[in-house]
Amino acid sequence: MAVLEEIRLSIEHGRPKDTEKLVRRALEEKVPPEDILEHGMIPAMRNVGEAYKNYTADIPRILSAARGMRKGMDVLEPFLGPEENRYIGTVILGTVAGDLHDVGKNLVAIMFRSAGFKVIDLGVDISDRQFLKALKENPETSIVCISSLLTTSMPEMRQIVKSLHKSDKEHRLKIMVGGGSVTQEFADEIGADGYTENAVDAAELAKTFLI
Ligand code: B12
Repeated sequence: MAVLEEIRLSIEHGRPKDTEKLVRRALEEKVPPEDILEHGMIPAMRNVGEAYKNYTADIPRILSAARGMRKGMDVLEPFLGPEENRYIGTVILGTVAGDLHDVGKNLVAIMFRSAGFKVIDLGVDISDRQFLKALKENPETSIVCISSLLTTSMPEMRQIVKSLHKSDKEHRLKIMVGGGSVTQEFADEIGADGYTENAVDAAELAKTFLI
């Protein structure tokens, strides 16, 4: 459908005002809201994410695509079904205590949202207690994502994973770690369920945890 293609291109090319208008037009043309999301908006973010992974898109391009996504969602949201049917899963995300880097974490949030997850972003400088509190408040959460850019904050990441394991008696939760200071070896050592080098792969891996 032409309008869905136009929506996709407006997001990929970072034209949020056009995205907003086009989503309104699609709704007027009676395109089902779920189709607008699934066949217009999500493929755009997937393409931009792939381009970032292949080094053909940079961070500003991802951020402008995300702005388009947000503008489109603002229009679309009231037309989508009840919130609980809208997401494929819930993710809690944060940067570890002592660490204020958030660019990578924010990209992870964008890619997870684009993949259909509800993302509860706790922000930066988050301790194990704060992760546990968020989990208690959002018991439907299936994945916790922890980001760290500083080698000095890695003991904190280990502590958070330990505390999450301790609280997750039924082994329901998946824990993913990442960020510049993290390696696959470290992730294995601290008992995380998943590690990826970039945000696109993170969202892909997370989807496999839901099956
Ligand atoms: C920007 C930046 C800053 C900014 C942060 C701004 C912000 N809002 O984030 C500012 C200036 C504030 C800053 C401060 C500091 N920084 Co700094 N910073 C950087 C820099 C240049 C870029 C980081 C970045 O944004 N990368 C881009 C993003 C997209 O990449 P990313 O975070 O790795 O995320 C990707 C993946 O890792 C992955 N990912 C990220 N999180 C997660 C989570 C999960 C679960 C998964 C699966 C994947 C995943 O997906 C992302 C996208 O693909 C790096 C150098 C570098 N080249 O990395 C230094 C760097 C990280 N900083 C460093 C340091 C030392 C500091 C300071 C201590 C400096 C100082 N002496 O004050 C302070 C620390 C402040 C603090 N307490 O946190 C060091 C860390 C060294 C180390 N190994 O410990 C680095 C590596 C620079 C260096 N070479 O020395 N910094």
